[in-house]
Amino acid sequence: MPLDQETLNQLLDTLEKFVRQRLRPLEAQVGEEDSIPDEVIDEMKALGLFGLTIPEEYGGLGLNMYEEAEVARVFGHTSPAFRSSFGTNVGIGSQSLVIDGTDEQKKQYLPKMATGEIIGSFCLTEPEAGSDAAAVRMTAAKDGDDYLLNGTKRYITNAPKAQLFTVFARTNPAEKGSRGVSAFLVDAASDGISLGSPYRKMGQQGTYVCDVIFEDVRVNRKKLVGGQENVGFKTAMKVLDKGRLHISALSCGIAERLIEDSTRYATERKQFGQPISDFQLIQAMLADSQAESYAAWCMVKETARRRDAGENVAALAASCKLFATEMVGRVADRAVQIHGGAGYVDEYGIERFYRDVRLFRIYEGTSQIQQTVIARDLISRYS
Ligand code: COS
Repeated sequence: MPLDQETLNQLLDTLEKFVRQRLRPLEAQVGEEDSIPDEVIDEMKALGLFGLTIPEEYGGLGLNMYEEAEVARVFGHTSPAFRSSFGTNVGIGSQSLVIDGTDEQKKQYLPKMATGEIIGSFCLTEPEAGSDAAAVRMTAAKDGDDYLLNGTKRYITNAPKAQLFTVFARTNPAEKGSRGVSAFLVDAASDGISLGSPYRKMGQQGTYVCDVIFEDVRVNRKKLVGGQENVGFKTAMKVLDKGRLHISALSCGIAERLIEDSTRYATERKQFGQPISDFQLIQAMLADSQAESYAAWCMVKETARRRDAGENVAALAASCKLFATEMVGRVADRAVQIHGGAGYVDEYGIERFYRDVRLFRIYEGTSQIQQTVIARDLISRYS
């Protein structure tokens, strides 16, 4: 059931205030310390953020895609690290279960994910399976009522904090492509799991990414998502369609923040005896950013509504991700340019956003993968 407009507005209002008053003052600290204070995480749990998209019957808020996009946009108004702390529970860490899990699996995990007691993480990428996600090499060999998982997962967001991994592994070694892959729910404390050191990253300080190594990890067949073998790749793709829309909405929020900061700065900063906002070359940069950001947000809202109406939006979600993440890259670049030297040094936090947004064109499918998805859709329709 979608929220009525008034309830949605109240929720967005509360979150906007939380972002503005509580999170924004912490941005520089989180960037420097590479960590979000525990009490802030607790406040986010109390606000229900970890359960935004988990159905109400399992203790979440049960937001639909349109509502989720609105919330993601609001969280774009601050450093993306804050959103990432609950982002996997809202997106890739919970949605395999929500979309394709059995009732028993949902009952076991979703209520604790909704409160943030369990952090979920999505283990798809491998050293040899990045954009080519169907090339998963990790094996899940049957052993009585169990499977034994062996392999390495790479660049796994929130893995150092996770209690539950959704792991994609090959159950049919004879099948090299997408059809031999299955999804498993794996307790992070299982014997045989070890974590690599957290990666040092270009941006997004306060978020954690590491490798996860599985050595003879025993998983009962009841932990096979949906109880079905060899359909895990499709589960992953459905999860990513949704995740791509979420990242697009987040990109729109960050663009809005950067446009606001750049406009304020341009009206305050004086050169040649006048505010630089009087100069048409500065105005052009602001106007281009605003027009592109608005276009991206219109795309996201439209696609989210169509997904909520039951349409297959895979190619539309790819269009949103391609456009919105490239857009926020351009907006961040112009924000640095408008701020000049003050944008390049860390005084205004602009360089931090510039580094942070670079990830959006890469994870949950690179821009080139989005182009591939869009072009394949066109070719399948018109050939
Ligand atoms: N929803 C449901 N099913 C989907 C789907 C979607 N969005 N996309 C593909 N499928 C299905 C296909 O219909 C096909 O089914 P059949 O086997 O029944 O024909 C199957 O999945 C395989 O699809 P396809 O042949 O298109 O797979 P490819 O190996 O060619 O790869 C791409 C598809 C490149 C699009 C995929 O590998 C991809 O998205 N890569 C990027 C991965 C990524 O985003 N990684 C980020 C890491 S997670 S942060």
